[in-house]
Amino acid sequence: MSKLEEVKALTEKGKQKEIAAAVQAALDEGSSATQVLDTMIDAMGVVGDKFKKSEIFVPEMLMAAHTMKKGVEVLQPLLVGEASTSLGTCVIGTVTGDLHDIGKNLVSLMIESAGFKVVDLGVDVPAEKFIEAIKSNDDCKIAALSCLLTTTMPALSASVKGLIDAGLKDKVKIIVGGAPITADYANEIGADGYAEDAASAADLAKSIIA
Ligand code: B1M
Repeated sequence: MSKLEEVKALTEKGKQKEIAAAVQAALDEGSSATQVLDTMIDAMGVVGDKFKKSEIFVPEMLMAAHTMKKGVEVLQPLLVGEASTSLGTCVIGTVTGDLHDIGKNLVSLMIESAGFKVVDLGVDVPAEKFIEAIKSNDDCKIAALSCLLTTTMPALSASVKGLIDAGLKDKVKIIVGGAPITADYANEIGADGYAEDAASAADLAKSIIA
């Protein structure tokens, strides 16, 4: 088994203690940080499919998530590079009712490495908290909202509406993303932009304020 295959297997099985060494071994073997990251993202896809088929349950899904987080910690310095904070602030969070944060954390990492200061509000974030954070950061340019559940898409829509109703549309660009979100949906709910993955979210954040 190659080191990358080992990373995939350990992530799927939720082997938190072994993942850091395996990630390092894959890097030492010549894999790039992005390749290792994509491997772990694939593994989470497998985990999600197994959950859908009731082959595994929430605890196993959680163990896989913890394992991925530990793996990402090893990759973080390689993914971020030299961060500067000259482009302004980005407030980011996962919307109300939604506890998924791995994708949001990756988006946060990439936006930070693109040159923004990131204020991460965490998960289950109500619109009011986004509004408060945007208002208290004078140089806030981007509000980035993550949503992973079809059941929390209405919360995403309500949050975007909340920001618009609070008169913040002139101050910040609202970008959204997450597995169930599409560009059409983002447009429909009044967001300024949609990105499919973390790297595209960073590109979008830079281009949308230019
Ligand atoms: Co949950 N979960 N989960 N889960 N979980 C999914 C999302 C699911 C697809 C699994 C499945 O059934 N196949 C399903 C949603 C189905 C649906 O909505 N149609 C699901 C479900 C049902 C649930 C619960 C309801 C299960 C239950 O309790 N019965 C429950 C809900 C809890 C809640 O939030 N209220 C639940 C709970 C959990 C755990 C807590 C156990 C755990 C999360 C732990 C954590 O995040 N700290 C978990 C996990 C791990 C998953 C899966 C397996 C993996 C998610 C993940 O981290 N993927 C997931 C299945 C899957 O994704 N295939 C699943 C890796 C990550 C890198 O990808 O988050 O998609 P992702 O992020 C991507 C892009 O989406 C994008 O960039 C990232 C990568 O580049 N992106 C953005 C994300 N945010 C963005 C923002 C942007 C732009 C791009 O701009 C601002």
